[in-house]
Amino acid sequence: MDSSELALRCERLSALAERRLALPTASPVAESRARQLRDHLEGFVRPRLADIDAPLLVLLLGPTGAGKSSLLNTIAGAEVSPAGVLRPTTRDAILYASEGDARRILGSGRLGAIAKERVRVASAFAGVDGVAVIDAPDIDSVERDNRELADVLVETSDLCVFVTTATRYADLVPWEVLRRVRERGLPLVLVLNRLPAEEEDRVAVVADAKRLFEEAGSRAAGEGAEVIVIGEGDLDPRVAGLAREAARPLLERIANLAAEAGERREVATQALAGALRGLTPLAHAIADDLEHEAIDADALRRIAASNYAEELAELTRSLQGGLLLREEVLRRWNDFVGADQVARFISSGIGRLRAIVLTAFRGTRPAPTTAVEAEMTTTLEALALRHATEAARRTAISWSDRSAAADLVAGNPALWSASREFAPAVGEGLAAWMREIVEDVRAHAGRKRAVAQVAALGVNAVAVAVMLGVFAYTAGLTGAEVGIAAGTAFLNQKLLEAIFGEGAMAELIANARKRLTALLASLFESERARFDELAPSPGRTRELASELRAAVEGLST
Ligand SMILES: Nc1nc2c(ncn2[C@@H]2O[C@H](COP(=O)(O)OP(=O)(O)OP(=O)(O)O)[C@@H](O)[C@H]2O)c(=O)[nH]1
Ligand SMILES: [Mg+2]
Repeated sequence: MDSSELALRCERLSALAERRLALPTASPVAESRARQLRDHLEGFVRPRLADIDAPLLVLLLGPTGAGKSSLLNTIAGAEVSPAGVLRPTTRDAILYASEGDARRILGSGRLGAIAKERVRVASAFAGVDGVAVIDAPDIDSVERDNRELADVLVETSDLCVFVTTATRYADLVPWEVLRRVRERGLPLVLVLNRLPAEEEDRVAVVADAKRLFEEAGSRAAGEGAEVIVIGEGDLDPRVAGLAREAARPLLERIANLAAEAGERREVATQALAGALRGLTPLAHAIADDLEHEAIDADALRRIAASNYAEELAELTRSLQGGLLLREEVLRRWNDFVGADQVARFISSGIGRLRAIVLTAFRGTRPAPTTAVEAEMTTTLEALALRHATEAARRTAISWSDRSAAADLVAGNPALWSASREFAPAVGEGLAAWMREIVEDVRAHAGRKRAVAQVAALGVNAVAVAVMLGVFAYTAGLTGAEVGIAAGTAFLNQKLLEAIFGEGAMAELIANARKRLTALLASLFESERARFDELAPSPGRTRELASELRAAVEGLST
C-alpha cells in the first residue's frame, strides 16, 4: 500500500474513532480503546507518516518513584525535572528538547490534544537536535489524571524507556501499560533501577524481571533487547539525578540517535511499522465492542417494546370490556335517548323504532353530548396514563438491572413514569378522534336512509352514540345483560341500528375503533421512543463496526 493511500486510510480510521467516541457507551474499557485509537493515529501514526524525519520522541515511563525524573536530569546534565520524595512528584509531562525540536513537536499536533495544559518544555542545547525526551507522570498513581496523561504519551512516542525498581518491577499495573506498548509496536528499553549491591541478588532480580517481561510477551525484553541495570545509590546529587556512569548505556544510545539521522530514521521506521501492525487488531477490537453494544441495544429495545406492547394490549382489552362511564353520566344519556320508549319499541321491531326516533327526539331535551364526551375523555386519559406509566416503570426496572443501561436509567428519573406530554397528547388525540367520528356520521347521514333520523337526533348526539358503540359493541348483545352500563350499551346499539341499518352501523363503529387503536398505538410508540433514543441505535452501531473493519482491511500486509 503506498503512503498516500495509507495516509487516507489513517485519516478515515481517525474519523471513525471520533464517531465511535461520540456514541454513548456504558463500558469504560470500550471508550478507552476508542480514545487509544484516535490518540494513536493523531499523536503518532499520521504525523509520523507525514514526516519520518521529525524529531524522535523518547518516553520515560514507569511507576512513581522509580527514578524517571532523576534519569531525565542525568540525560540533561541539569535539574530540568524536579525529582522528589513525595509521591507522585511529576504531574505534568516534561518535554526535554532543543528549542527548534520543541517547536516542531508542539506544532505537529503530536502532543496537540494535551500540550496546552499538561506539557512543560525544558529547553536543551541545540546539540541534541533530533531527539526529544519526555518525562511522564507515573502510571500507578492515585492521581487519575497522571495515568491518563501517561496513556496518551504511550500513544505518541517512538521509543519507550520503561523505568522500574528492584522492589516495584513485579507490580501489577505496569503489565497493562506494557501490553499496550507491545500492541502498538513501540520499541522498548527496560531500566531496572535501585538494584541491590550484592552481585548474587542483583543477578537474581534481573533474571526474574526478564522472565516476567518475557511472560508478559514483551518482545523487546524477550529477544534480548536492552535491559539497563542501575544500582541502589548510584546517584548524582549535583543534578538531582542518577549517576552518569550507571546510566551510560542509555546516554550513549540517546547521543547516538542525536548524532545519526540514519539511526533515528531506523527507530522511527520501526516504530511506525509496529504502529501500523497494531492498528488492525485495535480497530477489530473496537468493532467487537460495537457489535456487543448493538446486541445489548437490541435486547434493551426488545424489553421496552414488549413492555409497551403488553400494556397497550391490556389497555385495549379494558376498553373493549364495556362502557367506562360513571352511572350518573349513563343515566343522563339514557334520559336523553328516552330509554323507556326506546326499549318499548325495540320489542315491536326496528321499523317502529325508526319511526319513533323521528318524533320522539325532535325539539326535546338537549343532548348531553359534552358531558358524555368529557367523561369519556377523562376516563380514557386516566386509563391510558396508568398503562403508559406501568410500561415505563417496568422498562426502567429491567433496564436498571442491566449494566449496559443502568446509568442511562439512573440519570433519567423521568423514565420511571409516563412523560409529561403524554396526558395532554391523549386529550388532543381523543378530541381529534371525536371530530373524525362527527365527520363520518355526517357522511353516512348523507345517505338517504339515515338523513331524517340523524337530523332529528343531531349529528353530535349520533356521533356520541357511535363513540359509545366503540366501547360496547358486540354482535351478541341481547338486552338481558344486567346493570345500567350493559343496558345503555344495548339501547345505544339498537338506536344506531335503527338509524343506519346494521351494516352501516358496524362499519361506522369499526372505523372509529380502528382509528382509536391506531391513536393509542402511536401515543405509546412515542412513549417507548424515549427509551430507544437513550440506547445507541443498533443499526448505526453495526454499520460503524463494519466500516472500521473495512478501513483496516489489507492494512497489515
Ligand atoms: N537512595 C536512592 N534514592 C534513589 C535512587 N534512585 C532514585 N532515588 C530517589 O527516589 C526518588 C524518586 O525519584 P524520581 O526521579 O522523582 O521518581 P519518578 O519516577 O520521577 O517519580 P514520579 O515523578 O512520582 O513518577 C528521588 O528522591 C530520588 O532521589 C537510588 O538509587 N538510591
Ligand atoms: Mg517524576
